[in-house]
Amino acid sequence: MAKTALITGILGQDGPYLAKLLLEKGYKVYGLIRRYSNPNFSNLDFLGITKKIELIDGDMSDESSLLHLIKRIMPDEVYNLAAQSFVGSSWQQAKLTTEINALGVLYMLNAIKLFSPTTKFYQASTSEMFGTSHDDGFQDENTIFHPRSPYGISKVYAYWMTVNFRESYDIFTCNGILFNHESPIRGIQFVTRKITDAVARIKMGLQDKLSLGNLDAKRDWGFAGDYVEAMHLMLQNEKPDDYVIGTGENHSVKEFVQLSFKYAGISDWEKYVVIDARFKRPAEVPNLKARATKAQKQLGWKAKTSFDELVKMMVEADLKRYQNK
Ligand code: NAP
Ligand code: G4F
Repeated sequence: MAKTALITGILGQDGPYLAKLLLEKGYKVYGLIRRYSNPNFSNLDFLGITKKIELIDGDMSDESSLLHLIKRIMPDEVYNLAAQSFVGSSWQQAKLTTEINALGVLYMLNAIKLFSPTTKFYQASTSEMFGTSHDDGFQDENTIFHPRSPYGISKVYAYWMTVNFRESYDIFTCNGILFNHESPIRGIQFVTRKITDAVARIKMGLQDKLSLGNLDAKRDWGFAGDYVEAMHLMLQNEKPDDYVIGTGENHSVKEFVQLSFKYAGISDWEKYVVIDARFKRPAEVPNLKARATKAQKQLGWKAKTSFDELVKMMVEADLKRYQNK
């Protein structure tokens, strides 16, 4: 019998990469989508898997939809990737962010407890939970949380609820504390894709300025395709646990900009970049860098794609999109 997996957030960035990996491993994959008049399947299309996923209607903020679907499909594994995942919007939409990212996880865990307690559960936790906290410049599983946004706070709630269902009810639940990961199908609002898309448009003569906020923020950026492998490995492990996933290297937004222009063959990047206070945040997370040694030792996971390879991949994909248009 093929294993079954439910992926929430199937239309986002990570959902399609994870679905592709699971399909290659022979899984039957269900994808949760919320109702839209015009759903956007472009990320699934990009990976050529749209027709291979069984899509199910539901919403993380609607408990009854989750109860019904878990009761009906009783999947072997649930990967909870759905979220209001844009940090910048979470100050304006704090309640919505909390309902989806925090309460939604409680609803899903309750549904598993009631109707399918052998289902293994993966929670998309995040390095944003660390905020300004670090140990010698790194963050790992022992670093205390100091979230700096309503998004980070909602994810801390979800993290502890995931731990609590493991400790209280013996359900196989794991937190993957993932550092920033990007790809050619990254949402356009996130800084990396905003940069590579703008650079491609500038190269094609379609745009002449790139407006950004804080160029000094540093992130540990990896490739989403590598990170979904860690999600799967966590649920195949003998015991459930929580893992930090990242490359161990960080770079500033400015470095990302410089390299993107370089890969597009534009030398004078400063001519195009303007600082716009609208893109600065009420409270910034200045510096994230993972110490992912636990994942390396216990899961055998390590990031494969370098920072340079990631930037090049994203710039080339955006240039190709505009050239094809
Ligand atoms: P993403 O591209 O923003 O995708 C999130 C998905 O969640 C979207 O498909 C969205 O659906 C769906 N969603 C939002 N609200 C929903 C609701 N109420 N009910 C059902 N689905 C809903 O995010 P991502 O980059 O793939 O990240 C996946 C997960 O990992 C998120 O939980 C994120 O917070 C977390 N994470 C991401 C990173 C990263 O660097 N990418 C790092 C750490 C953790 P629509 O398409 O309908 O909008
Ligand atoms: O790309 P970002 O919006 O990602 P952020 O805030 O780090 O969050 C992402 O990674 C988290 C994991 O650490 C995830 F949990 C979360 O869901 C999301 O995927 O911003 C990165 C940095 C920030 O410091 C921001 O202030 O870039 C800075 N930045 C500078 N100018 C900008 C801009 N960010 C955006 N989005 N747009 C700008 O113009």
